Amino acid sequence: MMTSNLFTHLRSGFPKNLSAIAVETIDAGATPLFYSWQDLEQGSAMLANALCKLGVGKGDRVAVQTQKSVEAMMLYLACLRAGAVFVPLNTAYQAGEMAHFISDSKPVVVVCDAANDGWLTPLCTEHGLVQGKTRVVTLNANRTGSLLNLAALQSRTFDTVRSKASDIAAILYTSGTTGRSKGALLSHNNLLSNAQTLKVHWGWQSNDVLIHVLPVFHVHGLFVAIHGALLAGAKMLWAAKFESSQVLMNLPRATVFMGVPTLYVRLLAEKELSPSVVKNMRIFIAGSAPLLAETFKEWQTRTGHTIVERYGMSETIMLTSNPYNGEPSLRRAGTVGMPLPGVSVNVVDDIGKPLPQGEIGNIVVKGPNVFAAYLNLPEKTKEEFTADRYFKTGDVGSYSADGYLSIVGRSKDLIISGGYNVYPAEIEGYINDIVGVAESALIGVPHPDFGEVGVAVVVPKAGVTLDPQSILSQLKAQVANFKIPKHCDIAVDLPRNAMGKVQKNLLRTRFEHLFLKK
Ligand code: MLC
Ligand code: AMP
Repeated sequence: MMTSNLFTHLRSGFPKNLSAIAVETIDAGATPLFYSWQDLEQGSAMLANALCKLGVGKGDRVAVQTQKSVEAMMLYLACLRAGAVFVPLNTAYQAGEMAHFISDSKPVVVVCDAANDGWLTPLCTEHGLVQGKTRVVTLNANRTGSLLNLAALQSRTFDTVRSKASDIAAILYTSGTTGRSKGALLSHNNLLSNAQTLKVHWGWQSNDVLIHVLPVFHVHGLFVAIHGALLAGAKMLWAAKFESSQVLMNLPRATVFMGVPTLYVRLLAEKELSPSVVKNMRIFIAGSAPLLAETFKEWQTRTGHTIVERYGMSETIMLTSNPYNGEPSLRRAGTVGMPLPGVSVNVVDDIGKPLPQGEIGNIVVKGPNVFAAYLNLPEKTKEEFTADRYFKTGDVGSYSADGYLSIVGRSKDLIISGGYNVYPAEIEGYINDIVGVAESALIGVPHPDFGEVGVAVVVPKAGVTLDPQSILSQLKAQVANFKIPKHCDIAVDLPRNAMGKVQKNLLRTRFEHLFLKK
């Protein structure tokens, strides 16, 4: 029987000529680096051998908190090849956040930047671990580190392990209403089926050139972008960080671009953006957060291209997309298109009854791409699925008469800021622990760059005077920088309804113009 190992399938997309360039780095001010397809094949083999030397076996977890680099991508491929479970972690996470991921996922190997080794090693010893087994190794953005030193001594070949479709390939941490991140278990087949569907749906070809500027610790940059290019045998122009000027400089030789809406907003602010810069482009794809209709339209006016907006989640990878084939006019602003082939996306009422087109309800989904469970959380997993195994996305939407899905809100209390998720319950927990704080509420308000940002409303205990700046600095010491509220307001109380529930909608109205031009 054919293996379901995702790497074997991605490998089958590599071109015959393995000496062709697969990845070229495009970082501002740095000499470009070129990686052939053979480099990806051999580098991932050496890293897979190194992981085995470190004691990683099939099904073992490898937690990775490193800066974006081509080697970090090869490490992902190495995990697939070794049958290990890749656990990518945002580089912004701080010690308290990391302690949860480490103690929950129990990795056999933790890969980090040398700059963080000093605090991560004791943290792993404290929270870890697979007794006597967990090893912390380093991989730095400048292609140094103990993992690469070890890999350099290894064979350039590795027999990719055979995997079953249901074997877990990755754990993606994503949060929930409790504020504690939950690890979504994604199988080889979840990832493979979605990658194969998107390859056809978005028309990936071997002569495509993808500009890859997204981080590689979330679904968008890690799976949607990388799998698309590898499966098609298409070249990637690879930037460690998004910078408008670098993207503009490279757009003339690219055909595919993927970004969260903030990236489109920032590119539109560049006067050099014009039809001639994008003349070789085939497709612009946006997602992870709502793309404003005005951004969609301005992009059309400035470039002549119509963005393909799609919708997905960590637990499901991609669910829907606007059409790529056919007239660009079929792509509709303010919608996320139709369900991808093989994926069932329903809008239902609160008791799970499907609603007719035009009515707003909860979005529930089913398909080969949908994860099976959250790590260590059988009860939570059960709650998040309907009796007929549809996953409750927590998004609220409606279908148009001709089948386009629009997302109109979320039943989950979540702020999406520049494509990153911020869970109010988590941040409120930290604020409430600050001396002198009685209670707090974090709300999302519109922001011209990040789409939405957090604003904290904090109520002091009787007789206490709180300093907003001090609250923000105390938070900065504890949580990832993108979660820090962009404004902190000290209030006498929080508005509550008759049931005593905080009326966040009233707070949102109070602050909705804070960052918008009057
Ligand atoms: C950075 N900051 C943010 C932020 N990113 N604040 C809120 N939201 C964000 N997304 C903070 C920084 O810490 C800094 O604060 C200040 O804002 C300005 O930073 P910057 O230099 O302007 O930010 P930059 O480094 O340029 O990053 C912005 C960005 C980045 C948009 C490029 O956020 C990004 O790459 N976003 C993409 C996230 C992504 O890939 N999401 C996909 C999830 S998958 P200070 O105080 O430190 O100066 C998913 C499923 C799906 O959702 O459907 O795809
Ligand atoms: P994450 O948990 O990081 O995977 O974020 C997934 C969430 O991002 C979804 O549940 C949606 O709320 C949101 N999302 C993704 N794509 C879109 C989109 N195109 N429009 C609106 N929201 C989106």
